Amino acid sequence: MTDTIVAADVIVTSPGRNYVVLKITTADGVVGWGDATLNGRELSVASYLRDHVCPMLVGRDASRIEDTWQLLYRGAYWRRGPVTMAAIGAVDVALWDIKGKTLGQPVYQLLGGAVRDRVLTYTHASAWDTPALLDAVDARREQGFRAVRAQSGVPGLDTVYGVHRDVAGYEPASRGAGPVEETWDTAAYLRHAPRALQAVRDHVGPELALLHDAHHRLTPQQAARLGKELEPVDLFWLEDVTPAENQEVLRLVRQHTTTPLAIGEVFTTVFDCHQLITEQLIDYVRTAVVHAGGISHLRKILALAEVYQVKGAPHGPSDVSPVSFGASVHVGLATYAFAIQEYMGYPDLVHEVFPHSWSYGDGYLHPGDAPGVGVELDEALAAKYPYEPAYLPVARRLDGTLTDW
Ligand code: EZ4
Ligand code: CO
Repeated sequence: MTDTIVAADVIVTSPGRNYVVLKITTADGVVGWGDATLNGRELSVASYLRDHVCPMLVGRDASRIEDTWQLLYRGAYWRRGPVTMAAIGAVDVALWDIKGKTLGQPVYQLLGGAVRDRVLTYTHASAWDTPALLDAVDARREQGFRAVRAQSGVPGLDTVYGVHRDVAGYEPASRGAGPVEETWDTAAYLRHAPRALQAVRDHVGPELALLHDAHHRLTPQQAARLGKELEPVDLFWLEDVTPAENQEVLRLVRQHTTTPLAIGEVFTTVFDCHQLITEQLIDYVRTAVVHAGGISHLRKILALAEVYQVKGAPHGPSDVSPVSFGASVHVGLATYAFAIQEYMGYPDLVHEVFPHSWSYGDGYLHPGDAPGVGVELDEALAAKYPYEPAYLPVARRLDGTLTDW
């Protein structure tokens, strides 16, 4: 089974937000789609692909997925990093898509078949004050969600990342030149978050899985304290308590709390999380198909995780396109060490631009049985929405120092 790649093209489209799409075409006319979206840095991945990777792909055998991965990873000499790994991830997913279409099988069958009937998912409920947060959680329960990430505002602050005072919905990146600056005060957050989350738990009762994202803002000591204080809330997980470049600090957090920990949406390879996994410093690894080198590399991370009873829980915000979201659901259906998939939903227009076989229902996802990944791009519709500059916000402490957010 060989099929020569005859074209590799990059499409940047912005149906409400920017997505970078890779289209690989074979001599047999099979088209594979990949996602290379890197929020706020989209054009750098588009250039990495267009200027350096696409010319290398033309003439190669599309069936050699692993060899192509090794070529792009080892062949570049320079290692890791989100731009490189998102580009490799896009190629990898597009080649899995082609292989599935060529064999007439959905990708999850090529990964060994389903290990579960459906993939548990969680979504977001965000609101500024606690009564509005309770309403937002209720609205998510009415949509069938069995797991909800709750984020609220902080009294005394004007802004909190991803939580809007009056706008419904969640879109942290803002259009225009340069990032919006927000203000952050960890002390105020630590006073408020346990109360807000306890109010949610009291409101929903014991069964609903509750999650919370601290978004890399805390010191190890603060993280340990928050984890301990949140134990009565019985969180499914507390996410990104510290900036995890320094993996050792999680030991301190672990020593003090049984609150489950999730980390890894910014990690791009197994080398970024092997210590967290092998020392069991986390419970869930959040590496995403798109940012961690595609289906092939995510599966390797999850194979290591399985040995240490750590589970995959891939990042799935609105900035992950429906292409790699679908790929992630295939991995979820076919991978034992997989717990839950984040799903924020997409506006109607995004569903139109990316027709897909994956579906949501009753708190679960399924990748569908279309051959390949099962997500296409409506190129004519996509062309109507050209790239628009957009940036994630940044945050400063009360004294003006830039801080993690
Ligand atoms: O900050 O998608 O768990 N989800 C998150 C997201 C990420 C954005 C970054 O692009 O933390 O809000
Ligand atoms: Co997160």
